[in-house]
Amino acid sequence: MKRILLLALVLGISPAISQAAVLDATTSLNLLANPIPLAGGTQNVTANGSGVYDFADRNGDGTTGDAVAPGGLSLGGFALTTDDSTAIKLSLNGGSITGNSGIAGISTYRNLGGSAVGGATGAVTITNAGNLALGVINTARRSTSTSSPGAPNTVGSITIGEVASRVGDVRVDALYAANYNTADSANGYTYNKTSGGNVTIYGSGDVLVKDSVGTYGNIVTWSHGAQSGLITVSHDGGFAAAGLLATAGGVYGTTGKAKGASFNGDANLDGADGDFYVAGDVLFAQVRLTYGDPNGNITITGYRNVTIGGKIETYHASSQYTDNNAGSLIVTAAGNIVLDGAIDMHVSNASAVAGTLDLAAGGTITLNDLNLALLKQAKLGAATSHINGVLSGFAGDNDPRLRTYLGGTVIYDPSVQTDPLLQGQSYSLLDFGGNPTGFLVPIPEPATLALLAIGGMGLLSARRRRRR
Ligand SMILES: [Ca+2]
Ligand SMILES: [Ca+2]
Repeated sequence: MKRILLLALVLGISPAISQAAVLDATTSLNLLANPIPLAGGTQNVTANGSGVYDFADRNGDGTTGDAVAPGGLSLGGFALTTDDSTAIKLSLNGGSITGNSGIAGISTYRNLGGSAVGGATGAVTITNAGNLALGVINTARRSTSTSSPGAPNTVGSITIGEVASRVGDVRVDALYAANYNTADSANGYTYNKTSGGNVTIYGSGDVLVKDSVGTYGNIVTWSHGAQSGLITVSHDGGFAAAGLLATAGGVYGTTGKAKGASFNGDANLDGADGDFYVAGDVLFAQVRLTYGDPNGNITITGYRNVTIGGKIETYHASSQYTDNNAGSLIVTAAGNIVLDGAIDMHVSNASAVAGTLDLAAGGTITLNDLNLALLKQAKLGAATSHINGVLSGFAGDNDPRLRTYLGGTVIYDPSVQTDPLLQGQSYSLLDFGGNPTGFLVPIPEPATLALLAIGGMGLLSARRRRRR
């Protein structure tokens, strides 16, 4: 029996999924005033007075308990769409929702072209649901207009689960709640003032932004016209994605800021169960040279190991106001932290505050390049930290911008440094309390390592000889 179940799992056959209601449609289904037709045509789900397709109230009359057996929905290759700013709200009576990878399974996306008239996109909300295994969820809005659009012009948010009713495991190809416009290039210029939508996930298992064959996808909430959307992920398990793209703009008459993000992998407070892995970039900068509010922070907590493979940007390019602060990256990990790309948290206004790299690891911290001129402070909270790349801007003993845990050691590689201060010298570092208990030291040179190894072997064989 166990073997049969294992075989079923290996083959990707899930008994639970096969029981979900099946969408009975031949094309993508525009939900504007239409019911969701289920297989057989006799169990259509009609939106209730609040616009929710409630699988416990399929006729939408406000009384729950209608017979849709069971809850949940299998989309297959079909898509649920609206394109006039109508929201899509699914309440799945505890069932799972599945759909093919490679398509926008749920979409309120609108391409408004060059029209200066406003146009919002609808939100997507999935509640009372089990697991999600879907293609793309897309609420983005695209416009080539450089005029300030009339209201409403908002981008719908994506909400999956609630604090009081979490979904199970989440696997989606990608999540797009962006405002795309002609200012998509970093220093383009536009009067388009639309902000990105928020992405919010409350789950009880893994949150994996990747398709069914394992290719990672992005979460995109950027807006180069105004503010990016806030990303909030709270669950118990691992998180993985290709990148987190949430840059912001801001033009005359509006304020741009990157709202930041919050990731919590231990929502049930019983300890970290999974790793946090972003293969590519984490972009939360305010890229405009004009107006802006302070950027938000990125907080990552409740995971075992935290790895970010690409660059990290939280800088603030606007010099207009003294509070045009950059965002900080705050990470606590039970295991190791690895940040493998360049880190830029600078500010353009001399009185604004640059971002802090605030890391705390039970294991080790490993960075690639670290330029102290591009941040307020790098707090490397581990017994041992490694800077494998170039350390720039280091001012010598007790540079207030490079800190360690009490008595911590930061190891750098002299062979890749151009700074004459970093050709093998050791320095004292301040700890988080401001006392000089930490150390910056070079990696032992290969010759020294070899000598140590030979010495070690000598000791070992001496010991062995003694035992005999
Ligand atoms: Ca009913
Ligand atoms: Ca947990």
